[in-house]
Amino acid sequence: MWAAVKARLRRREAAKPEPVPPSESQQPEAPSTANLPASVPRAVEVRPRAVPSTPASRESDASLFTDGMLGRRLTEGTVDEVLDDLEIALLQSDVAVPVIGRLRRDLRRELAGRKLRFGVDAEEAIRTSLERSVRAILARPPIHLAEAIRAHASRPYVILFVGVNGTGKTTSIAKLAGWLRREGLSCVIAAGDTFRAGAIEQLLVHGERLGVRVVRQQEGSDPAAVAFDAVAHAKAKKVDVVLIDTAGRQHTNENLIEEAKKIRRVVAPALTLFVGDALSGNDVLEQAKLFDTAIGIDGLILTKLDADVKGGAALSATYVTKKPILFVGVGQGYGDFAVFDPDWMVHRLFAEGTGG
Ligand SMILES: Nc1nc2c(ncn2[C@@H]2O[C@H](COP(=O)(O)OP(=O)(O)OP(=O)(O)O)[C@@H](O)[C@H]2O)c(=O)[nH]1
Ligand SMILES: [Mg+2]
Repeated sequence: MWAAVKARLRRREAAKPEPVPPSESQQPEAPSTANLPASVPRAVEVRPRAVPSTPASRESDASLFTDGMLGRRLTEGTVDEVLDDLEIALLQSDVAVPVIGRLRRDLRRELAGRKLRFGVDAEEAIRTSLERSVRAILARPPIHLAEAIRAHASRPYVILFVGVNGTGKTTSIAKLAGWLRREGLSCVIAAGDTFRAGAIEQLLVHGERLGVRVVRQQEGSDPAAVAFDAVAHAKAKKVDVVLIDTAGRQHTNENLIEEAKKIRRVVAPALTLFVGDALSGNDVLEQAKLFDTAIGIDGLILTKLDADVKGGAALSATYVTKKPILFVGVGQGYGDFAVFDPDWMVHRLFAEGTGG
């Protein structure tokens, strides 16, 4: 994200027209001192009055980088003009409009009225301010999953996974099963995607590799019944966690949405996680919002961040849904999964010399 913003700032500077020198006719003529009486001091330097602001000179005034700005206070107008320009770079980095609104307010508050001192790089001032603002957005009160599971009143702790097709729900469940084991917690997986051909087999392969039990029924059976079985099994065997896979569904698919609601009614999950694919850009936050409205979500898992050079989707999804990101997927391997760390994300977004 920062790389795009920086490129934009630099392009802005490069495109900035040269300040227009006041034309001869605009220069107030210096009064002639030749005929004045000798008592009047001759050494008085007569400066031309300030040139009225033309569009070109306003443009150069709006530059944060010219020497002319040093030592002067930035006006809200100046900051706004720069922000108008940055908006394009932010939108291209998948930063959603409401997030840009928030960044704008934060930057205006921090930069307007501020004096740029000699040696203080304006680009750095923008970067610092943006970074602070992004960090504040990402630092939503987190859900510490292992702690939440241990603190939960009853066993098992049930987690339902929802999201559109192919975002990485099943892969994330497998990764999370491995993560839970490393945390010393046991789990079973409910093969709740009874809709897509091959979905149950896909989970069985993961289960075998990870040594995790997969509770399943026939293809086409009721996912709520599968979830119910898995919970009953976990209760009987004192398993800590049940992870419920579901079929990928478009939020517009009424039947599948009803199915997810039914799973919720039947097993009352402690946590419903929306799995979003960072590569789908702004779509991910629209999906997250609609799933939240239709089913209710508690948090997010963002996948495919390894392939996402823009980075704004994570920022947008958590800002718009007001739900924390719990985990991120950064590859296809079981180990390519991590607890979401806002500092890590900020570092990625503001990385120099990458798409970040
Ligand atoms: N690069 C990358 N690929 C991922 C990541 N997570 C999942 N994938 C890949 O995305 C593809 C889809 O993953 P699935 O887990 O099957 O997605 P799903 O949401 O269960 O898909 P449906 O069941 O069809 O709705 C697979 O090829 C995964 O390997 C990730 O973090 N990074
Ligand atoms: Mg799946």
